[in-house]
Amino acid sequence: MAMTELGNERRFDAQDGKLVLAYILFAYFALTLGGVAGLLQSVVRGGMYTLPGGIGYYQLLTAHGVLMAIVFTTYFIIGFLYSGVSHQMGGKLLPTVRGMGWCGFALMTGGGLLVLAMILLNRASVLYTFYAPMKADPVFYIGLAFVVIGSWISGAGIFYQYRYWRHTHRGRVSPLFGFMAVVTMLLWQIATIGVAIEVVVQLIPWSLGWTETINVVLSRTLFWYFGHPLVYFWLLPTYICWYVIIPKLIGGKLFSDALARLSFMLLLLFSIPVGFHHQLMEPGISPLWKYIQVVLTFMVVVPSLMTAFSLFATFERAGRAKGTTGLFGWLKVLPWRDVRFFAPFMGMLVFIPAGAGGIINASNQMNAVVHNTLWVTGHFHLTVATSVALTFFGITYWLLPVVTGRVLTPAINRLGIVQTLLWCVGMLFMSGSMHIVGLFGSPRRTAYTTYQDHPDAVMWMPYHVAMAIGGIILFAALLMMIYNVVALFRLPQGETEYPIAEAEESEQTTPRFLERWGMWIAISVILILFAYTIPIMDMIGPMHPGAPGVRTW
Ligand code: HAS
Repeated sequence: MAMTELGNERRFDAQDGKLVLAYILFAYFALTLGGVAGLLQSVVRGGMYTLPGGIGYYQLLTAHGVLMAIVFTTYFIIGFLYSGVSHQMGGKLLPTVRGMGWCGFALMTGGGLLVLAMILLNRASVLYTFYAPMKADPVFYIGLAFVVIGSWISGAGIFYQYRYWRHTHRGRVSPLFGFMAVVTMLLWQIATIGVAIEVVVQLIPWSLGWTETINVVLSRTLFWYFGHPLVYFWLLPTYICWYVIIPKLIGGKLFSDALARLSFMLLLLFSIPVGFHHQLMEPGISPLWKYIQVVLTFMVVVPSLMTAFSLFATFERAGRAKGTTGLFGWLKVLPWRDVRFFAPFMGMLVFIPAGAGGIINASNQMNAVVHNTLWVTGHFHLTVATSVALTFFGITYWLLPVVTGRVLTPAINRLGIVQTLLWCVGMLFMSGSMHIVGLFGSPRRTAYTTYQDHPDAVMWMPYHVAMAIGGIILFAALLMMIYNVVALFRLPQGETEYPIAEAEESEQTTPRFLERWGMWIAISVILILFAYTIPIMDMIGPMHPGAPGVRTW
């Protein structure tokens, strides 16, 4: 038999384990390099350190953004999804699927290394959004294209396994993890079409000199068509952990399978046709279409509110089942000393102000105050670098033991709790001061300067120092996490359970329409066409002649 049955438990397939490990370890490799760049940036911006000649601030910022926002997240997510799909949909991956997983890994890594080489050679200091008309070396864009193609192949592997499961389990509702993995990769595949068109049709020919100019507003629009769902591509696996894993870890049950699936479908529908909320201050897009996309942005908040509701219900019902009373009695029985719960929980807690910040960003008038200031940097360090990152750390503490056949020790668990707290303290300093100084007008993406001692800029300086202190604390926490990851390979041998929650027994059956993929994809396409067709047609008219490339570094 492919899997060894251990009572209710199943040993993780060794071949699949290698694939999962490859993705997860590469993610932590990127996190380490990205962390070094982050540390240097924060001390430079705080005026505490001057970079040695030959290293540019914007070069570091590009490396930091690409390694953290693209490489760490994407590799971790694919590794995590493959692990759950293997465990939940058949007990092992089909050989074709495993092959696709490896092929995706190889293409992504090859492309990623090309991208990294160009950044290190200072031929692509264009930041992680690679906004035209800044022009990087063609190899940078070609590397990006390989990363996207690789991720498509990895995503297709997940669809393949899901299809196989449905074929062999006719009439059954799919496991929640598998369903959510498919939605996550579907979101990714649809979203990356935008950036693929930007890279292949616009950036590569332009960087090779085949075209002289580039349509800037179109390229940015195609980027944000991808860039916004990208943030939900980070969030959905986080939600998988919150919906599917956390209830099991607290000794409770999933509140509602149907609610969880519906929230994922709403995230798929509403996270794509909303890219203009990143371009609210940009000329060249009609206010009407910005307004329409802002309305859709507020729709995408709804599934997050549904998630918050479901989590509170899960916690409270688990507490009540253990006999707690009172409005907040359930809080006392949560497993505070278990890092697998504690780290994601801190992520949830932080997501409350982080989400509120997002709603501020999305409001047109308030966006005029915060756009391109450090407030936005503060926002995404709470969302992706805390809520998402801490959840990924929490997953690591059980996923690595599951795939390597080991058990977590109290010592590493304790270190994990300290690491989580340290991360939160560092982020409080860094992101807190970014939010405040952003409201005072301090711009994002700027190297150290006092603007010739302008009084406003001088007033920002103490906050920049606080940001640097936060950055140093965060780097210490990052080193601790890397130490913990290495230590997870030295744990004693044993079996760790892959924690998957069951739904409440009283729950109604999950409606079948939630798995009518054709219908959901059609609605998604209609929404995208509605939100983008007219604005894009406007952008490709004669009013947008195009710009030559510039090298600003
Ligand atoms: Fe954002 C910019 C709007 C969510 C990431 N965002 C960014 C950028 C990034 C990013 C990386 O509208 C910068 C991009 C760049 O480089 O320019 N964002 C939103 C909105 C949401 C939102 C409306 N963002 C995220 C998430 C991200 C992320 C998630 C990463 C993972 N964002 C914007 C806008 C901009 C923007 C504008 C452009 C700004 C500009 O001008 O440039 C919403 O989805 C947020 C909804 C979230 C909630 C919170 C629900 C709370 C939950 C936790 C429950 C907790 C429990 C525990 C149960 C409504 C689910 C509690 C327990 C207790 C005991 C209390």
